[in-house]
Amino acid sequence: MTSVTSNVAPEQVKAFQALDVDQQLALFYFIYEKMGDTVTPAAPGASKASPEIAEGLFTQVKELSFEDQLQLQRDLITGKDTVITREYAALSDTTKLLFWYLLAQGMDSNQIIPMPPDYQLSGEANQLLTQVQDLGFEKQIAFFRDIVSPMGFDATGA
Ligand code: 45D
Repeated sequence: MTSVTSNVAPEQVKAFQALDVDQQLALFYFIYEKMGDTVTPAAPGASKASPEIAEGLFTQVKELSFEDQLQLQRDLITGKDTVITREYAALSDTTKLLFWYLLAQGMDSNQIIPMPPDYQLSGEANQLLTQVQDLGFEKQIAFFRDIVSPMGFDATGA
């Protein structure tokens, strides 16, 4: 799926992508935690997501070992070519968001490798966390779409 950047928060998107892979994962999880109940899959617009497709991919990931789950999430960010990263790349942006949301929930229910309890964000990542929180809901969603859209391996070369 070709990704089109929204240009709503280009500085934040660039700053996010400049972080190392683990910091991106950690920051993404902290953002999810701070959003709390403001996001629910029943939100208006959820019709644009394909819940069965997101859940199907999530189920594949859930069945991996914790170690492989972490590797898969790193591979999504670095764009490594694997079966799952190809499947991911073929999803719509909204379905990609839903998939990440399921992963984050899976972390909370111990189906997905949890954050190490003592994990620290870098100063840069912390700053970005504050900026993203200050964006407000609509812009945050645009930011997330821009983050998750280019992840995975797009076999069409886009
Ligand atoms: O050991 O329109 C480290 C929908 C280090 C509905 C690690 C929506 C080492 C339709 C890497 C830290 C709900 C889809 C370990 C809209 C180490 C709709 C592990 C909105 C273990 C708008 C780190 C959806 C890990 C939204 C595993 C807004 C980190 C969804 C994993 C937002 C981090 C989803 C994960 C968000 C983060 C998901 C999985 C913010 C996920 C974040």
